[in-house]
Amino acid sequence: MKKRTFVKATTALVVGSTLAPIIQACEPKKETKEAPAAVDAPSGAFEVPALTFDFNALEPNIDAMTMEIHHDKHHAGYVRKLNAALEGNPLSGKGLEDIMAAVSADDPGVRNNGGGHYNHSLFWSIMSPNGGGTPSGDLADAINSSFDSFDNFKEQFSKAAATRFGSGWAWLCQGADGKLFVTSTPNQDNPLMSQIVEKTGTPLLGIDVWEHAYYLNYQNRRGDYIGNFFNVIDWGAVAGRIA
Ligand code: MN3
Repeated sequence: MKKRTFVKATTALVVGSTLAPIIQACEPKKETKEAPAAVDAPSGAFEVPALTFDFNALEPNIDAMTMEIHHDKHHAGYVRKLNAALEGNPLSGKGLEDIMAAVSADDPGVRNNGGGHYNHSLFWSIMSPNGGGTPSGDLADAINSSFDSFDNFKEQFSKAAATRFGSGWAWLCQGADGKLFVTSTPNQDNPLMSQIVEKTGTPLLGIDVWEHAYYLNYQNRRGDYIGNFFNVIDWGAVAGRIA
C-alpha cells in the first residue's frame, strides 16, 4: 500500500468509528420487551427496569404517551440523579431497599431519587394488561382479615390516594406484625424509609398520584384515574410480595 493510500484508509476508519455511536443513537428506540433488568446492576449503578408490556397495553386505563414519558423520562431521570447522588455517598454500594431503610431527611438527593426509582420500579411491576378483578388465596385472606372486606380495602386505598395533597403515593403495605395497612406518602417517600416516615412496612401495592401519572388523559380527574387503576392491578404480582 502506498503511504498516501494508507493515510486515507486510516482516516476513513477513524471517522467511521467516531460516527458509529452517533448513528446508533439516531436509530429508533428498541421496544421494551426484554426481561426486566435487575434493580441492582452489577456495576453498582442503578438502571431503569424494562417494561414487560407495550406502552399502549394499559389503554384505555393509562394512555401510551403517559406511559412512555413516565417510564422513559421521569423514571430515567430519577435513576440518573440517584446514581449521581450516590457518588461518594456512604450509602453507595448498598441494595436499593437497604438504601431506603437508611436514608435520612438530610440527604434529599438519595431520598427523592432513590424513592423515585424504588416506587416506579414497583409501580410497573404490579400493573398488567391482564390485570383487574380481585385477589385470591393468601392475599385475599390477608385483605379480608385486615380490612374486613375487599370493598373496605378498596375504599380506604382510594381515599388515601385521592386525599394525598399535591404529589405522592398511596400504598397497601404489610407491617412487621404481618397485618396489612393502607398509608400514603408525599413526593417520592415510601414506607421503607424508616428514618423518615411515621409508619413503616413493606409496600405490596402502590399508586402514583403525581399529576405526571395521569394528567394527559384525566386532567384534574384524579378520582377517575384511581378508579381505573383497579382495572390494571396485577393481583398475582401483588400477592408475590407478601412475606
Ligand atoms: Mn411518577
